[in-house]
Amino acid sequence: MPTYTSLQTEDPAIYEALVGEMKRQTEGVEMIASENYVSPAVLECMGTVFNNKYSEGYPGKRYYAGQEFTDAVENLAIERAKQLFDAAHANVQPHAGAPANVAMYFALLEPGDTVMGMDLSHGGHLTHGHPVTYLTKIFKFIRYKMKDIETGEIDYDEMRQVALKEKPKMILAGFSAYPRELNYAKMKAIADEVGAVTVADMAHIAGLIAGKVLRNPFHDGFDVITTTTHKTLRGPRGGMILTREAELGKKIDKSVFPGFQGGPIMQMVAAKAVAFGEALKPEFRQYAKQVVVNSKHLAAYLMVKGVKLVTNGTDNHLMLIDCVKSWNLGGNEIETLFDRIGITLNKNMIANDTRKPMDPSGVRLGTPAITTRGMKEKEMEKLADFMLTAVASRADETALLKLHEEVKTFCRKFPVPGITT
Ligand code: DSN
Repeated sequence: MPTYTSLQTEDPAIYEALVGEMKRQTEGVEMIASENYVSPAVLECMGTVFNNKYSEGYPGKRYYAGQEFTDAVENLAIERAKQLFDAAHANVQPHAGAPANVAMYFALLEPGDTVMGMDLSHGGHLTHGHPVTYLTKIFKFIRYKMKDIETGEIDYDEMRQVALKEKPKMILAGFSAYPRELNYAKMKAIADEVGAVTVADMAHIAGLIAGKVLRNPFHDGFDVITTTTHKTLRGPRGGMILTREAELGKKIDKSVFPGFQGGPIMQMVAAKAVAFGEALKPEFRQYAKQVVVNSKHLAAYLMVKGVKLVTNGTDNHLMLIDCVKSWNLGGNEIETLFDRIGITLNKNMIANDTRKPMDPSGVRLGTPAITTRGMKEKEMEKLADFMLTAVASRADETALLKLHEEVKTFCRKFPVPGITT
């Protein structure tokens, strides 16, 4: 466990901010669906002297000397990733999820090619073709949506019709705010009809796939998976690209380096190896299962209490509350209100939202981090009660202060890995 004594002496300002952040994480409830707590071993690995090494290239084929130990850790990360996801090839160097997606696009497409991805407001991600990204200057993005927002079912018939007309070169599955399981087999069948490559960006659900709780897109014939490593997978911040067949992996490698990135961040590659080793253990499978059990339980409990969830439930680790329909309040107001009592989640657009991104109709919340802390079904009900009490008492400052103290007391029973204060 790091002691931070050198940091305390050398840079008290940063040390103080770190202490504040450790306190915030310990005393608060982390319900941002994309966040998690890494193990002490992963945390230690991120602060090692692997930081000091330049390692452009790949194991056995580097541009600089002195790679015997960096090669060892990168090879371990690659082999463990392949085993976790039934992949033929793994590139563990992407610095994060967005760079992984950029490298993936350039590996598989030519400028001007068409990509079919999920609409952002229906759960997709910025890097799947939102107009604010530079990607839209290079590729053409077309969208698919839910057919029925009450169930969350994707409109696969419309997707097929549009694909037949527009002939996308890539069909992209994946999301950052969609609570349902996707039908990869249907998407693959459409892609095969139009000759498109299939890519799943499973950043949000990688840990649930590794833990065998959700379906692995490779098992339905998808060609490529991109992901972050720090969400449900519970590793260091970073990205990764996997391919089902080895041949495609060569294109991916060239695209990541030298195509797009420079030297890998080797302490993060080492920490990825540690996290993947943890994810291969039976305890991780149990963790992934509990993430979804907790999520479904929380969703069901909230709905019984009259809260309106987008798609009326969840199959994965996250859910979206329609705050306007539930309480006649905006997502921003709810985010701020819950933050005041120590529950952190994020405002989020919901399907067909008429409000703006900075003040949308919904909030997104999830169970990966609280499950890592050991919370189970009983605690999901407690957390829902805290949230509902906050809404009911929102005009009563004294009640909110009292509630915040109750949340802190509740949190102290569930230690955060890697924090000893
Ligand atoms: N920021 C991540 C999320 O919260 O889903 C995605 O990039």
